[in-house]
Amino acid sequence: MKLEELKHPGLKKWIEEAVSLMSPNAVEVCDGTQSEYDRMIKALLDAGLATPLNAEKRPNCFLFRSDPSDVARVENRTYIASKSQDDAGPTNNWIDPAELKKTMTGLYSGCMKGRTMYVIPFSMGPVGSDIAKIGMEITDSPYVVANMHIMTRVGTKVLDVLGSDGFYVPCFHSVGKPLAEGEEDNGKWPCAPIEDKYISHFPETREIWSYGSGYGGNALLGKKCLALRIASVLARDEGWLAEHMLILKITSPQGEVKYVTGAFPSACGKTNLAMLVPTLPGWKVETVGDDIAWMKFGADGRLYAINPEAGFFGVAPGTNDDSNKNAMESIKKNTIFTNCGLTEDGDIWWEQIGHGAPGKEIIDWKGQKKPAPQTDKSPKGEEIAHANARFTAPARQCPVIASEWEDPKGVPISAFLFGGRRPSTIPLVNQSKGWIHGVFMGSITGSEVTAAVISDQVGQIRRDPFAMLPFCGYHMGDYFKHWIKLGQKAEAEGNGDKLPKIFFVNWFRKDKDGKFMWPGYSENSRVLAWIFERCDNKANYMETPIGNLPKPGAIEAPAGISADTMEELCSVDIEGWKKEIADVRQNHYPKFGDKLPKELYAELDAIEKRLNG
Ligand code: GTP
Ligand code: SPV
Ligand code: MN
Repeated sequence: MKLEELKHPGLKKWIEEAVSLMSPNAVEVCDGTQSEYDRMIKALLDAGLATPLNAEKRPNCFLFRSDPSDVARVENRTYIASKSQDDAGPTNNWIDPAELKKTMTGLYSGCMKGRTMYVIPFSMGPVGSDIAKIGMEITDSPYVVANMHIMTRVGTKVLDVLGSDGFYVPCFHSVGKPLAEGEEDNGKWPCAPIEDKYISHFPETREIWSYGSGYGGNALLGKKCLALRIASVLARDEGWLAEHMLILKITSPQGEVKYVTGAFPSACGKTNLAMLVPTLPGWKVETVGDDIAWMKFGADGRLYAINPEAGFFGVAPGTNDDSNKNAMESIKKNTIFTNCGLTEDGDIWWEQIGHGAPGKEIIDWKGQKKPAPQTDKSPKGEEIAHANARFTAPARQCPVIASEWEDPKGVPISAFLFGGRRPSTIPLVNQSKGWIHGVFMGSITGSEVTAAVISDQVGQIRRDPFAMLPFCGYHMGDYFKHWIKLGQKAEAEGNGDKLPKIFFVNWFRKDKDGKFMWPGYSENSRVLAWIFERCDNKANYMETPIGNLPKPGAIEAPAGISADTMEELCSVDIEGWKKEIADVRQNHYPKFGDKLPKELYAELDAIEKRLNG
C-alpha cells in the first residue's frame, strides 16, 4: 500500500517525518497478506539472510542466523525515559527523554539509506476488540515484518479500525545499518554495535524507539515494548493488568473448566506449561497464551484475560516430543527459526531436540560446520543452537489451542501462578493465605538468569518480581501498590471471593548432585490438579509459616520419585526461608524506598514471626 492511500492525517504526517529523518530508498505500508509475507522472505533469501528448510519436512519454513552480538534482549540498553527518573524507579535504566530523543535522532538520521521503510499497522489483541491496542511499527527489517505477521495481527484491517483519528502507539525501529551505494547485506545480519543499541520507551507519550538490534523483543515491538512496558503504564492508569503470563485452560476429569495464568521469568517454562500434555489421567490442558496476559475486571466482578499476541516466539533448545509435543507440532510448517543448527537434510536441530543429527556434518548457529551430534546433546562447549535460539510460529497451528483463545471477552481467571528457577528453598507449590500475601509472593519472586537476556549474570539468582523486572514501564514500588489496590477494590465491592487464588510453584529444585528433583513438564499436571481443586477449597493442604502446602499424599508422586523426595519438595525449609526473608529485608525491599507498600513489610514481619515461632 502507498503512503498517499492512508486515511489518517496524523499517521501520514508521522510517517513523512520519519521518512525525512531516516532517508529510506522506498516506503511501503504493510497490508498483512500472504503475498506480502512471501515478498519479505524473498527479499531475505536474496540478501542471503534466510535459508529455506527442506520443503517436504518443513514446508514454508526458514532459518536465520543472527549476528553473534545480537542474540537476545539487551537489558542494559533498555530504557524507561519518563520525565522524572523517580517514575522509572530503581529497577529500570533511565535517561531524560529530551536527551535520549536527541541522541537517538542523531542515530536515526539517515539510518535507512539503501533500505526500504516498512510501516506495520498491528493490533495487539483481536482486531477491533475493546481490549485490543493498535501499534504502528516503522522498521527497515523485512525479518521484523515477517515475524510481526506471525506474532501480531497486521495490515489493512487494522487501518480500517484505526479510521482517520484513532489512537495508536508509534514505534520506531531500525537495525542501524544503512547501506552505501551498491552495498548489500550479503548474508551478514544487519545490526549496530552494542553501545549504539537503544530500546527506549517514553511512557508519558506512549512512544517506543528502538535502534540497533534486529532480535526478538528488541525489535518485534508489539511484544515486550508495547504489550508489557507501555501497556503496564496504561494498565496502571486505567485499572487493569498487563503481565508476563501464560494463560491456560484446564479441564478436570469431571468436565469442569478453569483458566489459570502464570508468571515465570524468561526461559523458565511458560510456553511449556501453556501446552502441557498431562500425565494425570482424565485431565486436559489447552493453550490460550504462552507469554503475555492482559486482564480486566468484568461486570460480574471476575478478572478476564486475553492473549494480545497471535503467535509463539518460543525457546527452541529443550523442546522435544517428550517435553513439549504440542510445540513440536506447532512448528512443522510456516515457521521462522532463528539461531538453530542446520542438518545435512535441510532441517533444524538443537540441543535436547530428542534425536541426533543425520549425516556427517551440521552447521551451527554461527554458520560453522561441525561434526553431526550422534545423540541430542552436543559435546560440552560445542553449542550447535544458541541457548536463546527461537521459533516464531502461528498460535493457530498449536493442536491444543483453546477454541476461545481469540474471544475478545477473554477468559475468567481462577488462579495466578508465580515461579522461577530456584535450586533450593522454594517448595514445589505453595498457596498464599490471601491476596496481599500473594502479592508479597509475587514481589519476592527470584530466578536464575537465563540466556534470554544478554548478561554476565546468567545462572545467578536475581529477584525478578512478578517476572516483570525487565518489563515494567514504571516504578516497581508503584506496581506492587497497583496490585494491592486492585485486590482491595474487589474486596470493597464484595467481590473478594472472585479474585484469583495465588500460588507459588518451583519446578527447578536440585539435589546435592545438581540434578532436578522434580521431573517437571507433563508431570506438572499433578500440581495443576492440586491447584485446580484448591480453587474450590478442595484437596488436602497444611498450613505452614510460608503458606498452604499440599499434605503428604495430596499430590501423588510421579513414577521414579520417592516419598522422601516428595516430602522434601513439599515441606518448609525453615533455615532456608529465614535466609530468604533476611535477604528480602536487607537487599530487595530497601531498593524501592518509601514506594514499597507498607502492606508488604507487614507480610514480611508476619512471615518472619511465624518462622521464628
Ligand atoms: P520466554 O519465551 O523467554 O518468556 O520463556 P518461557 O517462560 O516461555 O520458557 P519455556 O517454556 O520456553 O522454557 C524454557 C526452558 O525451560 C526450555 O529449555 C525448557 O525445556 C525448560 N523447561 C520448561 N519447563 C520445565 C520444567 O518443568 N522442568 C525443567 N527442568 N525444565 C523446564
Ligand atoms: C522473553 O525474553 O521473555 C521472551 C523473548 O519472551 S523476547 O521476545 O525476546 O523478549
Ligand atoms: Mn517472555
